[in-house]
Amino acid sequence: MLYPSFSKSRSVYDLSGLWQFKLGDHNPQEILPNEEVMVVPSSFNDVVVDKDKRNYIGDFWYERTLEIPKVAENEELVLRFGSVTHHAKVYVNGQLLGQHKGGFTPFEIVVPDQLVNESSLRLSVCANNILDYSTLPVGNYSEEIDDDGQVRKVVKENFDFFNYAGIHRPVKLVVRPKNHIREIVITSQLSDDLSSADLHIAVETSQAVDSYRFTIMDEDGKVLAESDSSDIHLDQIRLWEVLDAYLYTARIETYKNGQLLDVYEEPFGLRKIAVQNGQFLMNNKPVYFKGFGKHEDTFINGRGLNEAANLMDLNLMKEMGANSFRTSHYPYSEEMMRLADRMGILVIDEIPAVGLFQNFTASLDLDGKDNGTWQKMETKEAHELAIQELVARDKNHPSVVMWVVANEPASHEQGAHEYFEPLVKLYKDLDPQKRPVTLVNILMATPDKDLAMDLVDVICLNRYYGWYIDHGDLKKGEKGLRQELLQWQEKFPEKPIIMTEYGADTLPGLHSSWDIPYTEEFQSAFYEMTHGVFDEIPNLVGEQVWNFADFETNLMILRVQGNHKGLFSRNRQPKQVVKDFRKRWQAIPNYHYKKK
Ligand code: GCB
Repeated sequence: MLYPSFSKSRSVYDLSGLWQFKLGDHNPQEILPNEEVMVVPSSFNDVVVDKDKRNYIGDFWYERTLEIPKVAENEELVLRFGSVTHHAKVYVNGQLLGQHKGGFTPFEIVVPDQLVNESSLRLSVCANNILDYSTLPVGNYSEEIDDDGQVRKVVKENFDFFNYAGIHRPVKLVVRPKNHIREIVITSQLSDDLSSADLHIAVETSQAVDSYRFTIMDEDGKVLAESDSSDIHLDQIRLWEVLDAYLYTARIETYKNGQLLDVYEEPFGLRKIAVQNGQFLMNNKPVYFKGFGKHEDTFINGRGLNEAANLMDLNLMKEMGANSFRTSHYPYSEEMMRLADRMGILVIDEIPAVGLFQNFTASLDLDGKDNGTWQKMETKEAHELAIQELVARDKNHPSVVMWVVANEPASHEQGAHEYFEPLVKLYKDLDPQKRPVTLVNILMATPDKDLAMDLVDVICLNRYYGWYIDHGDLKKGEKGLRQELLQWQEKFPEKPIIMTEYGADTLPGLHSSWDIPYTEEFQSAFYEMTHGVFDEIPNLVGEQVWNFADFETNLMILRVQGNHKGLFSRNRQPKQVVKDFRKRWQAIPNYHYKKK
């Protein structure tokens, strides 16, 4: 799906700001009362202040009226949502125009011509934050009867982050030609010496066109090539490299009867990815991933788009020598993906496939028994949709170097292989760049028990030796970690390994002479131990700390106002260990760290 950029043929209006708001039922035929307002984009939860409202589960409504801009006869008016979490129904003047399942991907709705002729529109959105065994993420849904006899809907998260909800990303009003460019897929074949590229730009239009015009520009806007053909050769190219991004722009014009119909500009980068011999190659060089699992999570905004926080996070990462992050545990905003493209940050791109683990809250019993997960989950349809929508949205981003099929599913339980095989294949079939696919493996699914890692290209592991296993005992933790990494390496010698999570909750300002868990000293000792082991394992080609910053979670005995495994506090102040990381990561080159 195209990002809502404007051009000569397209106007884009931003509908951010205050909307009317209501938790609970509403009849969209009627005007939503003026009693409460909400900011779009944001999560409603931390803005409403009232405790019951913060935890509200069910339908909730947003409404605003808008003047309709000029729309010519050959144009259409489109409502374009960056994301509504987790489900949305969109009404205009009380009429249901469309709906969307899934809280982290964009969707658009064309406003019918007869409504466009009205002078103003009343736009209502019914959002819903229920999660159950058929949704991604997976939630435990139940209904309870309150003392006053009212049914109360409850979702217990099957995952470790707060179930923020709302219109999380921008809403735009787009005026575009009826005969418009619907899709652009840019693929490139680089020469062996990586000095030139053969581009192919596939364009899908909503109606037939006579011809196309393709223009390729460099970063200064200089025209490098112009052509009527979708196959274009570029000489003396500049590659998109880790932390040294270079973005070209493809301008696509469509014509009918000699008249310009639509114009759209898509940025793209030129780089080559391959996985071979236990290495992750970028432009034929082995990469070492240094970085984080993150969350979209900030004070007040919750999971709502916060572009200043995004930029600060990536600046902090770069300053430490980090070069990558994973969009744990859902697709991040399109704005973040564009920023990563711009800054040369590698992104491991994840769908909201988290919580695919029956009895997750009891999962701290680490024996890895079969809980019957794959008989109970009803997520297949949502899973396919999430993959389709993510690839459709992110396929052209040079920053995206790998897809994640799921985070910590019960891949050691019977049925996991059968469940994931078609989903991995779906990614491969859909992705025009054929990027590697991974599954982020949970600690019970050790090499002797796991049933799914043979399906994927890269072994991504979340491991907590010294924290959830052998808590506080770093000597034992070290032994266990080393042994397991060697087992993975031996089982899949051709597959690179990336540690996608490792970390220890730490309260800044808490100290101890004895490296006691939760202190800053323990956090430093924990990372020193793990890094020592990582450096011994040739196939381990990346380390992504859990987590970049502390973040909000649901209520659990193990959580003290959220998860504190961040290297930064929730308000982005560094913990002591950041200094150690800066030293380590600034010394580790982006390429050729592991000599084999
Ligand atoms: C994990 C999960 C992540 C949690 C983390 C933790 O394995 O993938 O969502 O937040 O552990 O801190 O327990």
